[in-house]
Amino acid sequence: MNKPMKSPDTSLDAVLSNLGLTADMLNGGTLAVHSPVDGRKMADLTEHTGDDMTGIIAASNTAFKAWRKVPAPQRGELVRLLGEELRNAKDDLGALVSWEAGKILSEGLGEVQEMIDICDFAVGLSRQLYGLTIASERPGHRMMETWHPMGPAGVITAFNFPVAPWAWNAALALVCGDPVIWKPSEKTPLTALASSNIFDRAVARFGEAPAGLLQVVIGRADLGEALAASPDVPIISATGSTRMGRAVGPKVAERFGRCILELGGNNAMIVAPSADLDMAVRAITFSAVGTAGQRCTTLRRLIVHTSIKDELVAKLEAAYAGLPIGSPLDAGTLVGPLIDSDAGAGMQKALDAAKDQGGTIIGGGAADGAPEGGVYVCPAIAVMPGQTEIVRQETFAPILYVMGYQTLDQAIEMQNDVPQGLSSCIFTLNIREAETFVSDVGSDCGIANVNIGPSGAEIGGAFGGEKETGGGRESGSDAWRGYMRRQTNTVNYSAELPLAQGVKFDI
Ligand code: UN1
Repeated sequence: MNKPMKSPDTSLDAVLSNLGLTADMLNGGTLAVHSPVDGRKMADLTEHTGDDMTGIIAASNTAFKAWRKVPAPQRGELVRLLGEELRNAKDDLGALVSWEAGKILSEGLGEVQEMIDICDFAVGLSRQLYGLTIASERPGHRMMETWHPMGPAGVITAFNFPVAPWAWNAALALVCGDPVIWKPSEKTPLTALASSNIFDRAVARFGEAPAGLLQVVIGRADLGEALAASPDVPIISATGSTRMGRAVGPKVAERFGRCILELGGNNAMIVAPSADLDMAVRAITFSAVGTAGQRCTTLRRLIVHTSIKDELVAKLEAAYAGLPIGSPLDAGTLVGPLIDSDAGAGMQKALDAAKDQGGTIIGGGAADGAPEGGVYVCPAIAVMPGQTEIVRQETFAPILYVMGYQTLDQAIEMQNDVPQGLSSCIFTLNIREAETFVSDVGSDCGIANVNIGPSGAEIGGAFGGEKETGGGRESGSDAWRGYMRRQTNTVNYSAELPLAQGVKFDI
């Protein structure tokens, strides 16, 4: 008989200790880390300084010189072991994500699953870093493309997905031969330190990995800026706000470094008259209020055909009324806290602006009965007269703006008429509408879905978006190319020296 599964201990002390985060590591420093769940202080971490960055970057380059010589499938073996260690630590790391970022346990575990998935993907990839062979115009010549490791990758991550985007970058960078320097958000450094411990367990089993393959830097924005400015960090992959991207992007461009930017989103769903409304309501609710509206892929704009707008809003109002809001670690909770009081103030400011701009607000405000010390809000729906100024901004909170449309062309125009371009979707059972939406004249976003919401992407596809979202692509498909340098090789195996384009230059 199977023994009944014991549910894991999700208390903070238990998960910190299981993840190897000792009192020594957590105390005595200047960076206070508070939990959004109940405001408790979890740590005072020692911070790195700008001066430390020189040594850290140098150590990464030393690691690079050794790691690039290890055959890619062997580099894949380290990532396979990382995937195994993540599987072993999934319950603890998932719970720590909940404690530190405030997302519900199921989503915390989902985030760790995303890390495991990208490790599996990268292991396969380690034997598939393919280049092309190309027909040469010259006799006795062969052309090919080869892909080579680039050097250290600086990875800057945000609080809302504190660990998965690191894994998307690290798993690919490592199989591609690049060491990683990770600057996590100062709001979520504990999950980064825990992930680094998990990585160390994989390294210990792997054996001969160079020191400094992964270094985590704890501190504030100046550390990220030092990475961005250093010519010795050829790749910078940064996830966060458009404001952060505007600070990092130009610094990297100035030194001709390579940037992978995943910035703000203002994601929309078009709901057409033929849509399966019950399915749409479930998709809308998950993507608008999941992670308390703090995913870069969160649904923020609902563009609904006017013939079904009132009916859909009524259904959503009913769904929202029953949402369990509370501690993300309690079974049954669907909406956890916002990250901090600034986020709460930002939400209120946006709702006030929406009202001033002619919106009718349903919901919003502080949630009753939620734990003390956290910022728990009721998700809000704002029925707007049109796509006003506030709707065109990304507010990192559970606010869903609803607008009507008459024709699909008009809906697509509205969907595209915002500065951001991450994710988008349409609910329709009409194949012409669905195909138009994903065609050249449809959504201008990096992600465009049919009959599913804009959030919760799988790792197999390339992840990222256009316009102010920054244009970078991470995770699946051929995103690995962002972590390698491409070399074009022409090999002459003849005894002649013909020049391309028929040029004659006889001496
Ligand atoms: C983010 O919010 O920065 O598609 C990443 C999703 C997740 C990743 C979100 N797989 O919602």
